[in-house]
Amino acid sequence: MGFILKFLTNSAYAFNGHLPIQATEVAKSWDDLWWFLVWLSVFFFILCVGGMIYFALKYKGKPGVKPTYITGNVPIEIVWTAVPFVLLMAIFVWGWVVYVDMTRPPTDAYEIRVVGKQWLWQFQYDDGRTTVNELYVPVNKPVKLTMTSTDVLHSFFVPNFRVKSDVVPGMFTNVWFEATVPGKHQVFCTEYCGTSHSLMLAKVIALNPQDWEAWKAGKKIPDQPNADPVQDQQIAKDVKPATSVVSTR
Ligand SMILES: [Cu+2]
Repeated sequence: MGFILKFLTNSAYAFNGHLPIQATEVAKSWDDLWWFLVWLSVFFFILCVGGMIYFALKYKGKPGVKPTYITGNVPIEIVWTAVPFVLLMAIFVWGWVVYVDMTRPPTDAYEIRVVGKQWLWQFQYDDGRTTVNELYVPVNKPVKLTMTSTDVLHSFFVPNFRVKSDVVPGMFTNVWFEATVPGKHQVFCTEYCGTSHSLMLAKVIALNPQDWEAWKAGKKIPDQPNADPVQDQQIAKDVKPATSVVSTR
């Protein structure tokens, strides 16, 4: 029951339009595909369930009436095979195009190295600088993250960018994005990694060209606003910082 309630609340939340903001082009592409799938499902749900209820009432048993026995209908069978086939292929191709776009970084992308560890994110830049739990990037420039872990599996997820990748010890994985909205964007670890997994949070701080140059030069930059205040309030409500963190290692 709790699960159903939570599902309904979350659905209402999504239908209200309170999805995380779209802070990359790929976020827009994913959302278009997602809404297409939602409305396609709603359409077929109404068609199937509505049809079922209509025919159940129309042809319900009546005393003395014997229904005709239907043996088959070739045109109908062709239609209900061809229509789902075309729709599924369209969804596959659409998903494939967006996926390729999301996974192939442009060759001129600015590379930043990411190390995930229990329970923080460390970012290493081309000039040797390192930051913890704050990833500084320029807006409107492609950025490629080359990521690894020093202990267990983690996963790097930026909802506003709609990009996510596992971060795995002993190998390198990549995500790339081009932030279009300046400000702070929430990062989550989305692979359960021990006691403080839920507190393994970071921010992507997308800077306009002027602030980016200043930051690169080691100058102080103005504090950046949260790019998605609604999401931020939600996180503040959901994530209760632990009073003491017990290490499992
Ligand atoms: Cu983690």
